[in-house]
Amino acid sequence: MPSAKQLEWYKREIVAFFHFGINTFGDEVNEGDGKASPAIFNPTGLDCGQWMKTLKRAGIPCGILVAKHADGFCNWPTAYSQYSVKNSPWKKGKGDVVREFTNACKVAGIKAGIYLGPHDRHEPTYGPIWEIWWDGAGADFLTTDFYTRWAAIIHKAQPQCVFFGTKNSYPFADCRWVGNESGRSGDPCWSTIAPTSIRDESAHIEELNHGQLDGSAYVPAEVDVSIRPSWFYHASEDHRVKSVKELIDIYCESVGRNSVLLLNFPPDRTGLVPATDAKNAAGLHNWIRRTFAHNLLRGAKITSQHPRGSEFSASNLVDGREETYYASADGSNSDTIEFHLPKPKTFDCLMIQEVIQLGHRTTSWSVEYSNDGSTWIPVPNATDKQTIGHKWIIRFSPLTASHLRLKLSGRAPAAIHTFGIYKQP
Ligand code: IPT
Repeated sequence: MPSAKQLEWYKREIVAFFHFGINTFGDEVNEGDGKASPAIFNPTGLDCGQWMKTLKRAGIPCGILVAKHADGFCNWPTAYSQYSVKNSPWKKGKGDVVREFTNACKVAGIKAGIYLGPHDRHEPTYGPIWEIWWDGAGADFLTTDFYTRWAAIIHKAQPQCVFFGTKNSYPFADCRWVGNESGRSGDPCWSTIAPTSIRDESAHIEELNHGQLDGSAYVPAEVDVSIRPSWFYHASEDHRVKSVKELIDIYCESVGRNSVLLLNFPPDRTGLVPATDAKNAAGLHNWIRRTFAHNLLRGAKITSQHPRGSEFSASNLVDGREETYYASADGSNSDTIEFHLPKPKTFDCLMIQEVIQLGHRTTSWSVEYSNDGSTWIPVPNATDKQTIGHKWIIRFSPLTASHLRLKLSGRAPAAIHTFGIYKQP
């Protein structure tokens, strides 16, 4: 049986349809492609009252206005698109066809209806989007159910999109907050963590900072920090832009601690990244490029205690390639790799990278140097290290040595794709 609404609808008998919009001003256009300029929309004497008179005389009790057709042009000044009457010459952009229509309906006692076409050939889709950042700040009222609905849309529309998840968005997190906004990952800093540490953030700042080796989820840290004290631009901070040296420290304690650095640039009131900020960021890039251009271990004779075999040869550690790596033999969860250089080298930095596709395998490592190949001295800051992961960087005062050794142990045979010593410029 019909509902009350359907009964009312039946009794209208005739409904009027009004197709009016930007196509009206194109020649023979019925399905606009969304490219016509709003400048052409300019009715010289729009009078919805006259439309109503037409309906009255025709005995039609109801009218439906096309508010937005496939071209995407909005007959009302929406805040969500530039493609609307507000950017047309009609009434100097102050007009609103939808409002005029509904007002006229009211005055005339005609029932108003709206056509809204979801097909939109104008509005860009803004894709692809590579990361969605779900700030936890002030978001405690958002439940996991809420995020679940958003996540479904994003998974479908942008499957490559990485989720920065916090608090109640924890089930969707591909990367996590590091627990501070000062650019520092912990030492160690595992990619794994207990999901509840992300959910119950305030009680788990340490876990966010260090990760948890036994955590059930692989959610590495993304380190958010601003190049200035604040996230937004303030002229008063023009002299407080982080120096190249500070940026290098941040890089080494974020990227160099198995994390990704999210560096904030606050554009100023002209809409530009201020010159100092741009220059210092380029300075960081220059330091990275120059420091890591030459692995001083290239050319070393390399031996290891428990080699897995030729495909995983120790020379892969210094070939500068990500695809090749050194692996220890099955059953050997500890290993020592020695590097013997033809001539002593001076260096003040080391970098090591694990094959992250194979998970955290090494959980303890140290580096030592020697000049005679028999007396070994710990490289400063490089004893009893724990995490390797994507990248671990250690800096120290310059040393000169012709022999290096890397001691590894962990939960599985090591899989290391790069080990290098470097001299900072
Ligand atoms: C903090 C949020 O609690 C956290 O979830 C994350 O979004 C972080 O911000 C990003 O920096 S709140 C902040 C004032 C420490």
